[in-house]
Amino acid sequence: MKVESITLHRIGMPLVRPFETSFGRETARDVLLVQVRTDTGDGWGECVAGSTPSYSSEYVDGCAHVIENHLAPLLFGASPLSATDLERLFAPVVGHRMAKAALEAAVLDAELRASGTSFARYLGAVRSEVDCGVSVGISPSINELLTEVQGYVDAGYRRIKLKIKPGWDCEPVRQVRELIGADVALQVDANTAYSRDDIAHLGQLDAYDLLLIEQPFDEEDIASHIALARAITTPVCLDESIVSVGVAVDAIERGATSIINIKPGRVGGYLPAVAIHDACVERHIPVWCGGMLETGIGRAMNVALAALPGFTLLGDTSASNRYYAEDITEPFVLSNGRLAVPTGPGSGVTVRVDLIRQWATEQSRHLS
Ligand code: OSB
Ligand code: MG
Repeated sequence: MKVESITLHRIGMPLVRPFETSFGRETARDVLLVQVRTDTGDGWGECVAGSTPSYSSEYVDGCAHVIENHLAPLLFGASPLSATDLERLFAPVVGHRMAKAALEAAVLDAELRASGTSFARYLGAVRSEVDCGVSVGISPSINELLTEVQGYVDAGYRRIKLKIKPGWDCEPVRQVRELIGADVALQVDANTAYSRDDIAHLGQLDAYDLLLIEQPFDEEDIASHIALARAITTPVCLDESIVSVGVAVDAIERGATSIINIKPGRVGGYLPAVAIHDACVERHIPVWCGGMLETGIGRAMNVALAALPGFTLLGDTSASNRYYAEDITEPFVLSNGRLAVPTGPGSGVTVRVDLIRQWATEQSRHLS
């Protein structure tokens, strides 16, 4: 396959409700989409970076810049090319995994569409539908949080994840546990908002039968996660820290994490994501698929990934209407708490280019 051109589209998608985490509040998703044109057909990928470098060092402007100036020239220079070559091809560019992942997704989509293979089949999915959880942002009040959570439980979500930060942790967790009862799974995500001095405080969360606590400390601070894992009974799960299979294996072996949140964007793509999955399966570490408020493009691919055998915990792969009133692909609809894994070639979804034009926040950039 040969990549002939790349078009970068940037769109703004209003969220159905603001999403607040310990690092900020978003009311709309600023999305960079990558469309590749190849000699065998088109493919689409989605960049998961946010508008500001708050979740990670990557952000939309930076991703667009590194794609245009550093990654695209490597792609145009390589022929023939397969998605499996990209990790090596992009190796001269250090980091920038979300930018690399967006291109990898688009190349993979083009390649799989051309061969008539679905993402699910190619990645090794073993399920035709996946059980879904939902990530619930920090609320203006506990009452509003309880109303929102009840709505998700009524909609059929089988696992609730609460965003926490200092000042918004034990009490909301206690009240949500009381609301949903013992049968609905509950977990929390701090997005690095705590420090090692908070270990005793976080230990109070052990009272609420949580499935896991996600990323309480800094991305680089593996040592504090080890200390926490030794001090509390709630399993520690890493998100931001896990940027590669090497880091994943190291964090597991050192006892920093006993569960891993896999996000393809964070680790450089779907193929690295599968490699982390495989390493975790080998070590009996359960994994689940995280989310970055994806549009239907990224969601389709994430749902396929979540159907792999090691994804034994429910992911943040929620239905499209949890995020957007209208999506740029056909929506993913929750049925019995599950989403169907797409079966068509590539991502299996059709991109609505009319909406991409309508919601564009910048002129699209054509690279060749
Ligand atoms: O930490 O998992 C996270 C959203 C944006 C950035 C980071 C995270 C999240 C979520 C939402 O928790 C997951 C989703 O529903 O897509
Ligand atoms: Mg997280």
